[in-house]
Amino acid sequence: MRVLSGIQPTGRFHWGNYFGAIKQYIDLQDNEQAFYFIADLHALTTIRDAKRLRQNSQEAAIDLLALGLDPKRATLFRQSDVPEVTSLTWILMTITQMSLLEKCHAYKDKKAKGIAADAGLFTYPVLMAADILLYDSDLVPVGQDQIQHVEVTRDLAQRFNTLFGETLTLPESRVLDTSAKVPGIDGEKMSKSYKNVIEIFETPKKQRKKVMSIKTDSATLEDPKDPDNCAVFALYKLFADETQQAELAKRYRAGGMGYGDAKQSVHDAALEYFGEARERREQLAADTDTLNDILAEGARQAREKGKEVLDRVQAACGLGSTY
Ligand code: AQP
Repeated sequence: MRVLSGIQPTGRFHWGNYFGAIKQYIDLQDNEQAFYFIADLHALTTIRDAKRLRQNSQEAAIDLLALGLDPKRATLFRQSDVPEVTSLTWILMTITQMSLLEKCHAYKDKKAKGIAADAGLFTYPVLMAADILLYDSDLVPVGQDQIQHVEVTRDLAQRFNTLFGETLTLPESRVLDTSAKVPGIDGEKMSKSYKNVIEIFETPKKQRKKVMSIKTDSATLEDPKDPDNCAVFALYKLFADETQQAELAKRYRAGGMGYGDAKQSVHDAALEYFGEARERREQLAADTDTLNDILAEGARQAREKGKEVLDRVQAACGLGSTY
């Protein structure tokens, strides 16, 4: 079985990225083959600054390794190091109906907010389909917001197979019920573009400030509180074991505990949870040669597989002359 997922280097990773996606990457890296990539081609739809994009991609790779991705067990690569993916994107584009893309939320959301969409954003799900299909991926660990794009991938693979014969592998998405949609400090989905994120490697001081600003209802200190309708508790659950969760839930329901206390518990739990990763990150950041070697080897492995699948696709639809 092959697991594959990608993550955009559009900024530093946040708790939503970690619990929705990165934690799954690490849990699944012992599978037969796990491919994870830094989605720099996708990020190009929002970052138009060469230095920043390159720097972000490097930081993203360091973060993933610090969080536990092991290059001996998983293949880590930069999306743009496998140019085969853009060839497959074009081939898929020729069988993609506009109406399919018009329904996709990444485009719809931006359009609704009045943000001018370019062709890159509009066709983003086709590049994502190529990302997945190029490696015969079976399983795609993602957060809830990406389920739709994996469905589009299945649709396109099916359409290609119907038109040209069985060629592409249909993937399944893998979403964790417990962290499919991690809330941000305003209670909405934690998302870079909503500016409501808590970054994994934020300084403790900044992290505390953000945690303390998480939106809560106006219950007073004495009032009993509802843990199941509270972003603070939802975040605490991500870091705590069941006993700790039950204890805090009891204090919520009993009253006499202010939200400030609960927020402090989230802050402390997060610092402890990511403590080792913070230390590893410092070491990794100081050794860029090793990082470059890891990414070069990852690209080599990914290209080998990608080329094999692209050859198969081209043969199926009549491109190239050597088949
Ligand atoms: N709040 C979230 N809860 C659960 N999973 C999440 N993911 C993102 N936010 C949450 C998952 O993280 C992976 C990487 O996603 P991405 O590279 O597409 O990053 P993103 O979705 O662009 O992250 P943002 O912060 O939401 O960025 P913008 O605002 O630019 O869209 C994916 O698997 C995603 O599901």
